[in-house]
Amino acid sequence: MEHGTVQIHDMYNRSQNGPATPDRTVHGNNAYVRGTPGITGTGGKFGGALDLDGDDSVELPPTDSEALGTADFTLATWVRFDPAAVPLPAPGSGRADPTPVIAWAYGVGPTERQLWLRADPRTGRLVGLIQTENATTVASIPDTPFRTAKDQFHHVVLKREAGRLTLSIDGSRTDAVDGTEPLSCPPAPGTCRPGSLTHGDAFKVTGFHLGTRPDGYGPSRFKGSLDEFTLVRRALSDTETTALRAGNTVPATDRATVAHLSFEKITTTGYARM
Ligand SMILES: [Ca+2]
Repeated sequence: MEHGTVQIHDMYNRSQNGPATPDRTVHGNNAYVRGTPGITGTGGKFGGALDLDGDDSVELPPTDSEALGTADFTLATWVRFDPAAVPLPAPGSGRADPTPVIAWAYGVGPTERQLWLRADPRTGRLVGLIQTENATTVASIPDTPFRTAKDQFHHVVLKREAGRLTLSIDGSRTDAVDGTEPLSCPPAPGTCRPGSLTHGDAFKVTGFHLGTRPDGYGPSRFKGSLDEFTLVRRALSDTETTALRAGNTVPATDRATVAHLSFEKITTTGYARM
């Protein structure tokens, strides 16, 4: 956040303690679980998974390692949900369309730096967005795999690589198709001037929220299952992404993987390292 601006994120600085689920990386980005989500002991893609029933979520407290700044990144997670089962209000009802959130970080609103990945059942797509001080960039992909195999987990990967935003389901990829700000993303579709998702004072923003917008907005609530949420501070290669999908193999040769939530257990209280 620039100096002199109103720090509306202050309310998020300190996460409330509560039940938690561990991060497998050296960074210790253990996450709180909110609501009453369930762990399916063997029902996940790899081991257990986290079941969110529409009023549950996961909160990673903000840390320096999660603050992606201008860095390339890879956000990957297994997702199981049925977009066709999301109730859509009748056109003209005045009610907002549900857009269930898979992950949302940093800020909310038209001017805040933010990153999110959510479903848009009305249009039948998954949509990823990054908003920096320079640009808003969107990548979207049809949610068809979730409609044709709704009882299965699908691997969703949002990646920023050299000014390019891509979104994939089960390895099938689309590049960013536009910027929501018409003048924001020259010179070519799918590319943006480098911009920062977080400013230096990372503690002023929210961490990652899974299953909800950070402010808990009702139409953002996700109903479904998540497994093996992974955040990497660089763009994984196609080979690495394939290894992650095929064998849950997280790159171990550097410290770039800053969160890997396997959802094997929920503890009754948070971790001391938080
Ligand atoms: Ca798991």
